[in-house]
Amino acid sequence: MKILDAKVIVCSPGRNFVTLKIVTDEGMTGLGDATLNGRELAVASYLRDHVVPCLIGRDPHQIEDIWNYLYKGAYWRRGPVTMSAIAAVDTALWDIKAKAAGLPLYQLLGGKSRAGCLVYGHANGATIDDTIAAVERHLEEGFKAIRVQTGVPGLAKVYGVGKPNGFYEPAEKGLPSESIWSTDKYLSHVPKLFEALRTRFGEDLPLLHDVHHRLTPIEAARLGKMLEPFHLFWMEDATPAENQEAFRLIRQHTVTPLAVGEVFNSIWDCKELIENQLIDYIRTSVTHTGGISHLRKIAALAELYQVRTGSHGPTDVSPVCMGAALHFDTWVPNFGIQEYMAHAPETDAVFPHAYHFENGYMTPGEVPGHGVDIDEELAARYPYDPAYLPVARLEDGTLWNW
Ligand code: CS2
Ligand code: MG
Repeated sequence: MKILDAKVIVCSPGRNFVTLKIVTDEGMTGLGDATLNGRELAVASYLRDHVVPCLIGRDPHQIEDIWNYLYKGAYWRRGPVTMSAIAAVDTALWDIKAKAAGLPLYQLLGGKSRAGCLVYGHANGATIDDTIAAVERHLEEGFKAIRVQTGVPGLAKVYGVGKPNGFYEPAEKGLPSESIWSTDKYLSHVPKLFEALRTRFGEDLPLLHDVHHRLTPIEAARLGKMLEPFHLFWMEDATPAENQEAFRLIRQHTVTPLAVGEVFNSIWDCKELIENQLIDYIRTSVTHTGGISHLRKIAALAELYQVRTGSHGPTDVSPVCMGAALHFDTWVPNFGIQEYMAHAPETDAVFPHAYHFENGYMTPGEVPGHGVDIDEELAARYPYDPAYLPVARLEDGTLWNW
């Protein structure tokens, strides 16, 4: 088999997505996701201008060799743009290999390790009462684990909190908006939320929380300690993770489990945190971390230290990533949990898929490949529509971490 062509499809059915479609001389095709929220066109160009020409004529079965050709051969290694582009190629090649074998992708990775993958949904509300109501709705929908974010009195907008009763979408149309952040206001409010949640829902419901890189190490340690009585499933991205020593400090003060890694793009970003046992869950995703081939190396390293996976699964990775992630999750021995923010109906229509949510768990489906397709005609009706993540500032105007 040979690669005949590879197309980069940029579309915006509800939000922007970058998809790579590899076409072979035997008519078999494979899809990969290369969506990098707010920087989509950089990856589209990287693929179209620099990667696609190198793929033509290659044997799509040589996934490992093509991966290394793109990683080592470029000289410029790592980084979100490069690794999302490589991820799209890798995912599309695994899709082709599995289709050629006539098997669902998880079978090629080593087969099923579990009947279904535990996922967590996002419950949020402007007030604690609204947030409790959002958790109730998630429980009615069948979720067995829930991430909870709430509005903070005195702050107009808070990360993770959407429109009333709503769906939270991080990117907004047009240039980046700005919102004001106050760590003091946040830190005095969040423990009240979790206290109310435990009072209302009891001790058994797995609850997660995303701090979205807002705290300093000592503030993160304090939050972890304050939340201990409510035993979270995890506290995510407590500090910006460039300074990995920060996690040692946080760890010394709290037994709240720590999750990190949605902005990581290689095993090198994860290595120290895993080897020093400074985290409990690694959140790297198929799309932003070099695809299935690289993600499984990260998972294998993590397994040695009892660190489990908890892949990033926001609306800004496409259903192609979600499908591939669920095959990975079905196989990976040290699976922890998978994030699941359901996509908009327009997105689901453009990307028909075999994966399925039921009673708190997801399954990838049994069709050969990763089970996600693209309706190119429908996709063409949704051209790229610039949208960006917001920017955060402190009350005095200082630019802060988003
Ligand atoms: C997030 C995302 O899902 C998460 O945990 O932190 O919503 C994140 O903000 C976006 O994926 C950024 O593109
Ligand atoms: Mg997050």
